[in-house]
Amino acid sequence: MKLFLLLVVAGLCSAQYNPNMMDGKTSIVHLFEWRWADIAAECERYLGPNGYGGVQISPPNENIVVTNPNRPWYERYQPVSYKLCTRSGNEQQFRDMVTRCNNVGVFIYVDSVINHMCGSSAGSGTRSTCGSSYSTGTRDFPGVPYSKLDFNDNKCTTRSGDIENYADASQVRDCRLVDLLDLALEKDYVRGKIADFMNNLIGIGVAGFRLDASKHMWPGDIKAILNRLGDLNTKWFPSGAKAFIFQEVIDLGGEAISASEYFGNGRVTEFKYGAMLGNVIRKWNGEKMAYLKNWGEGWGFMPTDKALVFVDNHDNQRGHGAGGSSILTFFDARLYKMGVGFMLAHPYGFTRVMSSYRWTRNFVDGKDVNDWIGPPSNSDGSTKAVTINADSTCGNDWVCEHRWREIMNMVLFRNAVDGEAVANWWNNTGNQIAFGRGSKGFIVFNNDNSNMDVTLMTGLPAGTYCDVISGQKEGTRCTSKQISVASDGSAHFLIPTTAEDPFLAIHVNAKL
Ligand code: ZXY
Ligand code: CA
Repeated sequence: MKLFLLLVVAGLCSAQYNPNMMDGKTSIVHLFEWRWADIAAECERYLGPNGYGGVQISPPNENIVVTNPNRPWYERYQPVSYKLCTRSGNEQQFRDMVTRCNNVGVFIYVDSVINHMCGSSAGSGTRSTCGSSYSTGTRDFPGVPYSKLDFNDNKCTTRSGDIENYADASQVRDCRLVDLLDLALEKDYVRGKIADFMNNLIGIGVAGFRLDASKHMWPGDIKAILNRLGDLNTKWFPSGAKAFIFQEVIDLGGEAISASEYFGNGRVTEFKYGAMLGNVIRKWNGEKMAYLKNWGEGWGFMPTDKALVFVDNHDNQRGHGAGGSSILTFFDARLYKMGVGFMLAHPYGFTRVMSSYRWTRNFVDGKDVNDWIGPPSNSDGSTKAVTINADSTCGNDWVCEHRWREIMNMVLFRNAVDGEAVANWWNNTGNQIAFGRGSKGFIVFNNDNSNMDVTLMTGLPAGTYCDVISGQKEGTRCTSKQISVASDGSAHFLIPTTAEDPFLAIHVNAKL
């Protein structure tokens, strides 16, 4: 019995909900499609100094080169081998990035595509990012190597071999996701190859993994792979530390598979979060900000300690995927900043900030026919560098939302109020809300079509604070608005409905 209990406890402990970040850091940023050299520089010059705890990177292993359409972003979700060789860079550049980011306290979380290899219609050849060959007809991937025996062709029972019905959990796990060759994850050999890949990354110094398409893998197969992972590199992490795990499970309800099946392995993406927050901030479906009072589990979300949350991701920012048109993105910058501001102010979940590249949308019958467009690239297909302008914005069509003042300052707000509960909640009957985090920070939103002119209890110590949305504290002054908190903790807030950013935030690290 004792041994049994020990095994159960050890089994639970192997789930890794903790991102292993430096003390006081609370958020990661997804630098979607960035080159390793640019990420290394960004860690040193920006992310470390500005409170970001980590980076989710695009898949680092070799993928098929898709030419029709021309080099779409999703080609990176079609692996050919586990060699660290993609449009983002080679192995040496990868190692350099991990080392340099770790050395400034910004950790790397790897997007891991382990459910499948490339699509069965890819044919055969060496048109891959490192020249490894593949033959989809014979299911040969000599760069790993995988062969026919390593795929689920025999286990899948649908006529097409593809997932045909999301109401059938077995086919969602054992058939091909849109033609992608589905790995037999119950096989010891396949588990071993995937664990070798992940352990190689752990050895290099990464801090965790995003498990792509987790809905399409049996939770027990994921667990078996995780059980083979070694401890994190002790050059940067405490001895015995385990990789942070967050599983991509798109669960908006209504399918056979639910996010909760994956809690035993680590955190899970909460896709309801961005879909609902988009509705609230857009004021669709009769939603209003006042209803955010019980945001979190009160809205039917998973437990906060299991949730990985985000306003948009690389998939649903393109108008398809979970959430559809309610999802807020950089294209709706004013509303987006409010959404990300709310997310970073609210204690629910572990937060991920999105950082995108720009593309020209072209809506045909409500669908963006340019949703496939890959990263800014040169005529030879190589990804363009992220250049930094004099005003700290990014060039070459990199959007760099994570550098927007409102977003970056709210990452620092979240760090400042870490561990504090929501306090002093206030709302009108519509879209004006305010709340504090203990006595460390306070945020006020006016998403109504009328001016906001209120005196509210902030719970903060008396003094003068810089608004970190319109500006910030620099030395002994505020670059923009300032707020006086009286000795009773109250403060006056004025937010015109026409304000460039109709919200305002103060915290103890922005006090004069
Ligand atoms: N793609 C376009 C064309 C090809 C890529 C598309 O129309 N796909 C059909 C819809 C299925 O969407 C996909 C999902 O996950 C993927 C997909 C994918 C994961 C991959 C690679 C993929 O196509 O190609 O590693 C997916 C799975 C779900 C779900 C919704 C979507 O509820 O369980 C896409 C690509 C989407 O739309 C994509 C790619 C990578 C991701 C992701 C979505 O990490 O979250
Ligand atoms: Ca599968």
